[in-house]
Amino acid sequence: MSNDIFEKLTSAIIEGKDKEAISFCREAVGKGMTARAVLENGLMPGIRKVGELFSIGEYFLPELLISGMAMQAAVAELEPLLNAGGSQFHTGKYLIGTVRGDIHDIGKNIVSMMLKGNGWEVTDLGVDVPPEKICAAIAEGDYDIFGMSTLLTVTMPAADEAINAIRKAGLRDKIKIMIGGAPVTQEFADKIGADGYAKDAFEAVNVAVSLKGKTRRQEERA
Ligand code: B1M
Repeated sequence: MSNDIFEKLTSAIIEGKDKEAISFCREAVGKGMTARAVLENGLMPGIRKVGELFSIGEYFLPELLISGMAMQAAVAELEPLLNAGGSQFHTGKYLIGTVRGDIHDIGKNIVSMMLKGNGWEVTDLGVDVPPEKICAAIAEGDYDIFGMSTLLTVTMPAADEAINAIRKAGLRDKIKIMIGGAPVTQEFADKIGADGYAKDAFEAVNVAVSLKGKTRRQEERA
């Protein structure tokens, strides 16, 4: 039974049918499925398939866009579940954005929702964020962590540039830096000098908490 609804969700995303995606999300949640299960078993396989169809030339930009919109609509439907409970406590302050040159934001937005659901106060710089804007935000705000998202291999160097700009501005010791996004790996994160990497939004929450813990411990030692 649960496989049925997941398959319907996957197809709705592949076909870019936002209303169906929303209604199947409601149905799945109504049947007691968690937002995580709906995301991982219904929505993600759909959007991955869209990426594959685009890669082999069966889908073009319009299909990518329409499926992306159906994915966004479905994620918005899950938002109250993904960020439920966040207002009860304050974990820390998180700055997030997609790197310069990249306009993908669905994954970043899910990470934001999950962080909010776990008590983080999140400031979202949006997409295609230049290093200067990141540095200005870090200098002005009292953030614990800055998280970058990148979905394109060609924009991975922009993450490196952002970290270098943060260093150059003398702000590196002020903040922990995390990175994620489909082409990112732990090796890449280490190479550019990020403090943490997460493969998905659920892991991002755990990594953020562990980095915040380190910040606190360092403060206590100082
Ligand atoms: Co684009 N696109 N796209 N696209 N797109 C990809 C990424 C691609 C892999 C498709 C493909 O070819 N198979 C490919 C990149 C290839 C590469 O670089 N290796 C690609 C391309 C080429 C492009 C364009 C260049 C196409 C063109 O114009 N010819 C163009 C780029 C524009 C630009 O950015 N300058 C483009 C445009 C678009 C749309 C605008 C149409 C749309 C985005 C809509 C939007 O974001 N609002 C779109 C979409 C939808 C996709 C795919 C199909 C889906 C992306 C997505 O939302 N996934 C994608 C194929 C794919 O990813 N398989 C593709 C779902 C999302 C929940 O997953 O973002 O991975 P993801 O996030 C995950 C984790 O990665 C992680 O947690 C999230 C949730 O678990 N995570 C983090 C993400 N950020 C994190 C940050 C963290 C921690 C974890 O810490 C801070």
